[in-house]
Amino acid sequence: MRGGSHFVDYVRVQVRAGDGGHGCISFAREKNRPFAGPDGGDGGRGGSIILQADRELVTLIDLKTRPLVAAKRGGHGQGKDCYGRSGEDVVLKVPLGTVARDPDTGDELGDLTEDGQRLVVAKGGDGGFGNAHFATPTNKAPRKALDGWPGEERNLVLELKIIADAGFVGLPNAGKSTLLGALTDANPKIAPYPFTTVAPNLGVFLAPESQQRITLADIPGLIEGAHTGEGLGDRFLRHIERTRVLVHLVAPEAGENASGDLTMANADPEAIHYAWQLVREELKSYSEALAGKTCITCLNKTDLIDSGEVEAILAFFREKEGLELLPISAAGESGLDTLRARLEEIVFTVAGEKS
Ligand SMILES: Nc1nc2c(ncn2[C@@H]2O[C@H](COP(=O)(O)OP(=O)(O)OP(=O)(O)O)[C@@H](O)[C@H]2O)c(=O)[nH]1
Ligand SMILES: [Mg+2]
Repeated sequence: MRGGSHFVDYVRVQVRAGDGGHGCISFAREKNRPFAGPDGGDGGRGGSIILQADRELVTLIDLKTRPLVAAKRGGHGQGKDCYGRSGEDVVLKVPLGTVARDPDTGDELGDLTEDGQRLVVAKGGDGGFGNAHFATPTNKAPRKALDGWPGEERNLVLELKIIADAGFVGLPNAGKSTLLGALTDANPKIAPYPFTTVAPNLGVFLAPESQQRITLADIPGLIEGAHTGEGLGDRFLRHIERTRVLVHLVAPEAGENASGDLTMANADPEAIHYAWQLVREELKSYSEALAGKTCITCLNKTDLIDSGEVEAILAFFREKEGLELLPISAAGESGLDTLRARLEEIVFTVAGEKS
């Protein structure tokens, strides 16, 4: 599953449901019974516009190219008690985490958080009654039928806030996408330069114990000043606001230096700590709630340094922050089983608030 350059997390569309078909005025004619009674059928229901959450999707791009979505009207009723056929519903697939709003009233229409969940955003009009409906003991030949009801029509704003269990944060080049690729079925773009990832990538793995799905979201890297728009800014952080846990990657490599060049692999605990703080500050400037989430901090790229250097970095964080880093190598696939188990523990043991 990839967002790629076609990632769209906001669209405006107009939706128009189908009108109901009209009821019919008709009287049965049989050979020996000239007045066999009214037999005008009801009109059919107009098609509705329905959103349906699909966990395979990560973007609203498909809707970007459809500014107006309309469903067909219902058929008119006919004689011999024939009902008009219903207009077909139009089902629009959207990614999990899509929130639908009516921009004209400001109302939130719904939040699609579960795979397969449906939301009617424009209801098709009901069909009108045919005259068969109006027969009474005193009026056996009603000449009355109703028109169908109009279908709903509205403007719609769809906004995506991805639903994932865990979100990756870190400086560009820390190895977030490499880690996503190593842990899950995803195949994100990986490269030795910053801002390789320009849109969220999702990946899924099965929890080792419970075999339940755990969804991970890899987002573009953060740099100092992301909250003021530096780099790719911090707008992608909204896609990890709903996660249960963050995975913050630090690595013996600080990303860019002041002049924009890549710095060399650097195992200096202070430099790594500085990079860590920088990302923490950006999280806090974005939202205290996000910064306050449970976080697994991983020291990645341990294959580039020796075990003494790894120990020195772990000791530094332990002393300075009271934080126990989890040493891993995303590329060398070490420490990943521990990380999977920690993720499972956090995602499935804090009951009741998984959304
Ligand atoms: N040696 C080593 N290299 C790694 C490891 N993890 C990632 N890399 C390399 O680090 C570089 C950056 O990796 P990415 O996964 O693209 O980093 P990212 O954090 O997603 O970067 P952005 O998308 O730019 O934010 C690539 O050249 C990777 O091959 C690791 O565990 N060990
Ligand atoms: Mg990346």
